[in-house]
Amino acid sequence: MPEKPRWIHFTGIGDSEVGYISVAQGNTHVPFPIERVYWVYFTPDYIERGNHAHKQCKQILIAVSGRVEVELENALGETFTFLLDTPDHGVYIPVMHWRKIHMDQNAVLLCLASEKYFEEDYIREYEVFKGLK
Ligand code: T46
Repeated sequence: MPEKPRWIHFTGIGDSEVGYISVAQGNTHVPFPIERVYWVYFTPDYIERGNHAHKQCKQILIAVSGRVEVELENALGETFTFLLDTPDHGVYIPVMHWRKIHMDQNAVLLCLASEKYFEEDYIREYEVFKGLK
C-alpha cells in the first residue's frame, strides 16, 4: 500500500498576547531530512499550479499566510484534499502523488522538500503517471 498523505501539526510556541513561533526540524517535526526550502506566492486565483508527481521527493506544504487547496491522487487512484489555512498545520506528501494546487492571490505557500531540485524527478504528464501504477 502506498504511504498516505497526512496532516502534520506544528506546535505554536507562545500565546495570543505575544504571537507564536512554529518550528520544522528535519527528522524531528518532519519525517525526512530537509534538503531544500522554497516558497510560492503572488499566484493569481485562477491559476492551477502543480500538475505533476515526484518519483523521489517528499514534501511538506504549509500555507504560512492565506489559503491554499491541495488535491492529491496516488497511483491507485485514491484522492485526498487538504485545505491549508493556518500556519500551524502542513500536509505531508509522500512520493508518487499527483498534485493540483489552488492558491489565494495573497497566500504564501512554504514547501519543505527531502531532495534538491532535480527536474528528472518530476512526472509532468498525467497519462505517464497513470501508466506507472
Ligand atoms: C511542488 C509544488 C508545491 C526551480 O528551478 N527550483 C525549484 O526548487 C523549484 C521548486 C522550481 N524551479 C523552477 C522549475 C520551473 O521552471 O521553477 C519553475 C516553476 O516550477 P513548477 O512549475 O514546478 O512550479 P509549481 O508551483 O507547479 O510546483 C512547485 C514545485 O516545483 C513542486 O515540487 O510540489 O510547487
